[in-house]
Amino acid sequence: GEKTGGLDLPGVSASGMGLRLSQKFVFLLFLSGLVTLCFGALFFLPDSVRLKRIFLSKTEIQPVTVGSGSENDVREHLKRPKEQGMTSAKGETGTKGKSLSRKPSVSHEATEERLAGGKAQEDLTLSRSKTESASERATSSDRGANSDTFSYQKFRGCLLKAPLGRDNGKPGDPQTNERREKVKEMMKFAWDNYKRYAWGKNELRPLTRNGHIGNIGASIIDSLDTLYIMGLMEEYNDAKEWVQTNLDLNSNGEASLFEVNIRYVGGLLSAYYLTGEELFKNKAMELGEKLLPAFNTPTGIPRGVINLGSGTIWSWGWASAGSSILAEFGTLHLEFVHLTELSNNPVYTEKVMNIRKLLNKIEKPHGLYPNFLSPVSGNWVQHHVSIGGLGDSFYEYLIKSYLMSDKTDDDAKRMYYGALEAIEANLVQKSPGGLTYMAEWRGGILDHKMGHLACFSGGMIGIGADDGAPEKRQHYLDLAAEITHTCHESYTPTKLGPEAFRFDGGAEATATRLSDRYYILRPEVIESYMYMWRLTHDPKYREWGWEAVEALEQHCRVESGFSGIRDVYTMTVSHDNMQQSFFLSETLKYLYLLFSDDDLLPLEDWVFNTEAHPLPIIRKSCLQDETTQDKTVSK
Ligand code: DMJ
Repeated sequence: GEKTGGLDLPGVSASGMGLRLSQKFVFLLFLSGLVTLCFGALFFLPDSVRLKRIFLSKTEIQPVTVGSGSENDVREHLKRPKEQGMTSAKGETGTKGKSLSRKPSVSHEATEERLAGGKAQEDLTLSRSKTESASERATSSDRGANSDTFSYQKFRGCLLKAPLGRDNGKPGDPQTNERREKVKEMMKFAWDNYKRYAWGKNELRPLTRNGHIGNIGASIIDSLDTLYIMGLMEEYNDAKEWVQTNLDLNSNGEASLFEVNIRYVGGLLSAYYLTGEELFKNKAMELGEKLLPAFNTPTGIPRGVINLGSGTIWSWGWASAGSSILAEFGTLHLEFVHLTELSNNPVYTEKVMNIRKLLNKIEKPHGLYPNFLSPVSGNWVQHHVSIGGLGDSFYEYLIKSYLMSDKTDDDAKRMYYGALEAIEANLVQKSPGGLTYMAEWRGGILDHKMGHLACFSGGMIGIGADDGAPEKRQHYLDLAAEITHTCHESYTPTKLGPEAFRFDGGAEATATRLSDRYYILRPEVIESYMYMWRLTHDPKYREWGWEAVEALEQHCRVESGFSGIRDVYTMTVSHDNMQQSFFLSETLKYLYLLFSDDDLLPLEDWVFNTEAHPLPIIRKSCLQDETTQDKTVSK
């Protein structure tokens, strides 16, 4: 037929309609205008419309403007969310994701049966593709996480023991069992009140019976694994349903990279590894990807704050000269290695390895790691060293990285024992009364103060004792016990401990300032009891744990939940009206484990992230061995 200027509409020929060339041109113009109009209209459709997702790529829908690392990124941020409980996300919790309406499973047994039984599960049969070369795998977040590469069934086969033990860790001795039941009751009480008065908010305010700022359910995510291991299945299922229908990861508010990682990524990863529910894995990976822009700085040291919606990053206003905090950028390793494990995307491990490389390279005063580092120059900003706040979990993640790698990560091992040596040489002190403590170090001057946060170090030094130099092992175990003892000494007279205690001017593990006397339901002292119990089975640790339970009941339990107190030295307490989410994730979990048999989350298989979310040890040799699949049936 006649040339139509390239336009051939099926069934209609322009020439057949007897049009002149100029008419054809006008017709063409009209058509192309129509097409452009239709395409443009796509931008105005809501993100959830499928048509839009098909035609527009993710970046077109939601541009990610990444901070350049210049000083323009540094915005004022008033208060550290860590102390507020969580991020200050703006905007309402969205309802996106409501289409994910798979009904939650109803019981432990159902989950365990599903995992062990021969029933074909899509999520259990997929295995890591061995033929894919590293370069074929995604090397940046652009390709995103590939959730089809991890075999949950294989992973379960790699565990030495069943995660929940023979009988969910139920202790044989009736008194211990009663104590364990008491802790479970406390969890249920804390949870029920949260659910009733603050559902979906980050934390419960138990006196005013409302929710604390933020609508991204920190208490829910932080509670998932605790509820599951305690066998509070109805509650766990409610939590899971909330994750399915309400967890909005596109929230446009500012978020702390550290807090989002330890609570959300950690909480979701644990929930996945314990239950095998794909939902948790997918959410964790979705979130992991959203955190990546935080690393776009000249050095790759992430900034502390990120807008999860836009990917814009900046540093905390309170951190000196736009610096990043050691305990924040140093507390990503465990979760990020697991994100790579699950997604087969190396980008996460690359990011944390890069941090480690920089820390290895730079000069360390007396072998110590100061708390502030510039993400622009890669140099220390000031010489303040602490095993408590601002430093704490960096050290914890070194030894735990080594343990989680099935003791193959020699770099982490070397850095941990090197750091510990420097800490012992410069920070560890003995008080006139014979108490061992960790002082803080300011450019060579010691501040004889120990924070409640630093009390986690008893447990840390304990779990690292066995892999130290042979001649040091007993010494490390003794040091761990001494520090735990000191922290127990600080728990008086309410049998709860202050935020910080001192060893100068005649003080022996006592807060001397009014502003240091508060207790906000923190876990660190109890955390060390739990580890020391597992390592030594000295009954005093269970006794000390029980003392804490009684004190929590007496001073912190109020009509509608648990609250922190303002002064641990006054028997008529004043409540701070805040049930922190770490009380549910850490304090109550560690207490429950303390009164359980060691086969509930055995340390041979699990490490706890700094928010007490258990992550499995990665046994590469086992994952590569096909025969291990057979073992799964018996677990
Ligand atoms: C928790 O969020 C984590 O344990 C963190 O590492 C330090 N502080 C709180 C609990 O005190």
